[in-house]
Amino acid sequence: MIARAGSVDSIAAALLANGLILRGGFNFAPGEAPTTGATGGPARSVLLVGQAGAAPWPHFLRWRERQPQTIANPLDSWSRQVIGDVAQAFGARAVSPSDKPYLPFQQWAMRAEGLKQSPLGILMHPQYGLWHAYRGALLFEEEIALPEAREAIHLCDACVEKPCLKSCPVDAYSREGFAYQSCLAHVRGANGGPCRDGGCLDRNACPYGTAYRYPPEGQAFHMASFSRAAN
Ligand code: B12
Repeated sequence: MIARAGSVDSIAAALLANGLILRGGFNFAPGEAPTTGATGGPARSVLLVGQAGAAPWPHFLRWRERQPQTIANPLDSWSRQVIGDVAQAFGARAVSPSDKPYLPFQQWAMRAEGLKQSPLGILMHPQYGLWHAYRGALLFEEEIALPEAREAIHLCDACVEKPCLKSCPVDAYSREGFAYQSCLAHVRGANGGPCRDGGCLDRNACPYGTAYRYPPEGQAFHMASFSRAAN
């Protein structure tokens, strides 16, 4: 067990100072953890770190003003720094969703918060809708006392119209998965302005969690990095 009483609350408070939140966690079964903790021993537990809506955005922008403008993936760098500091203070190892080989963040998230995938592949949250993300995780070599996550209400089950599958000009999301080459070509192309400036049209068509929708400049930032990184 993480020995110090209130550690999880202290971790949550340290993250909140940067607009980040704990997104649940769980204990790995013996031999199950795909990676190690801070001292190289097997990880026994994981706490997921992420965001609801755009809460970290102003913190990130303030940090970015002080950085060279040439950083390749500034949001990843900021996340690694902030979550890395918290990890060090609490004896954890910080990992990022962008670390390769990719760690199964979405599977972890489903288990930690009882979430399911929306038709877009992004996880649907009962409060935040599609407007949430994972910025890192803290791996501990000890177990954590956490309540077992219960399955969350999956709003997509009750959504008959599924506007998220009807707004993309190139039908990039379908039951066959995400046609990301089509998405990329459109986003980069002459008619991709609305996606580039305001974000994914399918994601924005979702009627849930709209109070958490990222502001257009945040969505444009993510779309620009998607457009640069994917190939
Ligand atoms: C590679 C990747 C992509 C690739 C997908 C290529 C492909 N078809 O495989 C590309 C570049 C296309 C992509 C795009 C996006 N992605 Co992405 N992506 C990842 C990443 C880094 C690795 C996925 C992986 O292979 N994991 C390894 C396996 C073992 O883990 P897993 O949990 O089992 O993975 C599941 C998911 O990857 C999912 N999945 C498979 N294909 C796709 C495609 C999309 C678009 C999504 C969202 C999920 C998804 O199914 C897997 C099986 O359960 C994850 C972070 C991570 N470490 O998981 C983010 C992640 C899945 N992406 C995320 C998001 C939000 C997006 C975007 C919607 C927004 C953005 N960041 O620009 C875009 C979509 C573009 C758009 N039109 O808006 C989020 C989802 C958060 C959530 N709320 O659920 C994640 C978790 C990153 C994060 N920081 O939170 N992504």
